[in-house]
Amino acid sequence: MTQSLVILTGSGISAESGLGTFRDTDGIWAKFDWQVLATPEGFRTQPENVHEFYNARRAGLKKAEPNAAHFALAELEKAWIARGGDFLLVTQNIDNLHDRAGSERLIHMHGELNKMRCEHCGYIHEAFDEITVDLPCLNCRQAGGLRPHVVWFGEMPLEMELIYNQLESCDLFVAIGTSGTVYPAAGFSQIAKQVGARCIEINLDDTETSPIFDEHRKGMATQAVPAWVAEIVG
Ligand code: BV8
Repeated sequence: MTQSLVILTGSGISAESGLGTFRDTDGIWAKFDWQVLATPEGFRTQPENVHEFYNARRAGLKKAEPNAAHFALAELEKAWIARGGDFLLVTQNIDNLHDRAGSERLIHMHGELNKMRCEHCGYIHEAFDEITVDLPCLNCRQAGGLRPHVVWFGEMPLEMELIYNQLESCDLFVAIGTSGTVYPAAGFSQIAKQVGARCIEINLDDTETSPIFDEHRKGMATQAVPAWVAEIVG
């Protein structure tokens, strides 16, 4: 039996929960300028616009629910561990739908929408409502330093050492609902392939990294993911 499973998810797994993807024709980056809203430079020069962008997404997240794909991965985690396997779910998504579906061995490599970080003291707070420029930090009490605890372009994603350790010893790597465009996440399939893991891609379409994968399961995540999990869990 394959022992060590690493799953990578992208915005496609949350699309049917009503949250936007990034590079589809009507995607987030088609409407908003990532160079202003998802870079440290953009935050330095236009913090109000960046806060407005993430405040709107945080409000939208309150109306979203985990879907069948999120719940299927939480069920798979429990079954996989019960059989003595090693399991890690890495998400590029900053929504909390995997968390709310019950996933526990979960890393948010691009951060979390419902968290904010103080640039003065580094303290990470829960953030469920609006962040404004003059909101004081709960820890150091200074204002003007709070930012979304989100990884922007040019910033190092989180928990990379742990992720690479898992990738380098995995037998099975599954990428779900991601276009394979953004690095280092888009390079994970290459690493898994190099260490001899079987690589499966679950997506609506082909992606930039499709040639690396051994198997392609096409379809909407809420159908394709539960079907795959049912085969595994048996
Ligand atoms: C870093 C913020 C280094 C959070 C995001 C040239 C070559 C290689 C790399 C680079 C380069 N130039 C610059 C870079 C680096 C850059 C990068 O990769 N740029 C790309 C665009 C070329 N990467 C970075 O900057 C990263 N950091 O490299 O740091 C470093 C080194 C040392 C020290 C310091 C730093 C940081 C990357 C993170 C940036 N943050 N967003 C937020 O606001 O959400 S990126 C953004 O893209 C999101 O995080 C998102 O998760 C991520 C990936 O997008 P996807 O999730 O894949 O979404 P997408 O819309 O693209 O695709 C959706 C897919 O779902 C599609 O395939 C679609 O078919 C499918 N789908 C849709 N509906 C469904 C579905 N599938 C199934 N069912 C459905 N219903």
